[in-house]
Amino acid sequence: MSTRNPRRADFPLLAANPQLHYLDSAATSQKPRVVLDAMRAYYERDNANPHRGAYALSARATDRYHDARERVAAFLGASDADCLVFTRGTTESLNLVATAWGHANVREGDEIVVTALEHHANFVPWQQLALARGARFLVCPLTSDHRVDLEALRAMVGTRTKVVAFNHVSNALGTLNPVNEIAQVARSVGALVVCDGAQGAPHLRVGFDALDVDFYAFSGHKMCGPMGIGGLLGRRAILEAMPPYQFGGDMIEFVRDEDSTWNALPHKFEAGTPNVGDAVGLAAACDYLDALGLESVLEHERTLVRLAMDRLREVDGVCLYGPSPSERSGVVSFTMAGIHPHDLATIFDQDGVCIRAGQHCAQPLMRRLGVSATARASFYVYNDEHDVEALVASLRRAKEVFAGGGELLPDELVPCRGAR
Ligand code: C6P
Repeated sequence: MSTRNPRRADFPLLAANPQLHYLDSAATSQKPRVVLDAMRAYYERDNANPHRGAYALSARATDRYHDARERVAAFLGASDADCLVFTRGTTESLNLVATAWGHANVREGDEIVVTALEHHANFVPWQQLALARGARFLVCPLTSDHRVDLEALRAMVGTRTKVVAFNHVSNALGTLNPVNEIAQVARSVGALVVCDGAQGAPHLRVGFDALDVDFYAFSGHKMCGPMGIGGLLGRRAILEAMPPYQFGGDMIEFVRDEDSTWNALPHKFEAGTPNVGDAVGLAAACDYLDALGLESVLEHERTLVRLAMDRLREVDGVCLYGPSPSERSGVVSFTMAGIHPHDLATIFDQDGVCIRAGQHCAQPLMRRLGVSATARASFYVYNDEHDVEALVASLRRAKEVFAGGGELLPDELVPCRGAR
């Protein structure tokens, strides 16, 4: 086997733990030294509350925040950086749209469509909006290979459809969704198009200006950036027409006793002291990923996914979920007959293999797959074939540990509905 991936040296946590096989980047990525250094430098040299102070240090913090926004917007292919609202992450971004746009635009009898592939963050806010407004909430089914069923979607939308919300890439299965094709269906009935890019932005060139969506939500911590920052990209006309999401400092223009008016974009949607340090870190993460080249990042993940799927298929009792490697990002979801995914994760942990096991915040999807949970390995820039081999070796060991462990539980007798 080849030597370890040299990218590991860029990530202090991995460099300090040479035996660790980190296969949970879909949950959060590790952070390269350049990101940690950029944040430290900001706090050591430029930290102050931006937009407020009349002194040079505060002006510097304001500049750093502004520059970070420009950098992140450019990375995502958005030429109008004022249409990038910094948030805590994808969850907050989607709640922002569902609350601010949704309550202003969705009425009784309207329809909201999501897909069965959604993370709860792009499911529950729309479900709750529908319940609050008396709208219908519809879930688009999947094809047998776990892609969005476009025929069913076409049949589902109509003149009452106000929103079509879907993810760029499924966190649970890695399925890459055809954003512009789904958007076309939504556009044909004049619906708002909302894309959850939590698993898209870390791996794919987003190209927001050319992407046919109204909103694109993402999280910095899954793309080599720090936790606590992400964003919402939106179309200017829609953002300007939308009421604010939260009220307080920074987002106002004038505050009278009777009412108030709002600041310009993006500040109208950023109430309170902004998260400058993390924005600076996220901008550094964009530099890091650009230097690697997102195209080669995805190619690298695909190579590992292909290898992992081939090697896992050799193990009796494994059931793989999701489409072929060329139609997915760096995620492999699987179950092992007779061993609960949580037990697998515990055994893997003893071997230094970090995976996620559970429902992946996608209970509607798990129900449709007919399983209570899956084990999920997710690959990123620092992984290599040693990680794949460690995963497979650990799975074989788990089989030995659990061999002869008694009868299978009903849940474990469910036939494999994925691909072998
Ligand atoms: N998925 C995973 O292990 P936040 O937590 O706001 O950064 O991201 C929420 C979110 C929304 N949509 C998708 C498609 C996601 O994958 C996530 C986060 C993690 O799969 C944690 S549950």
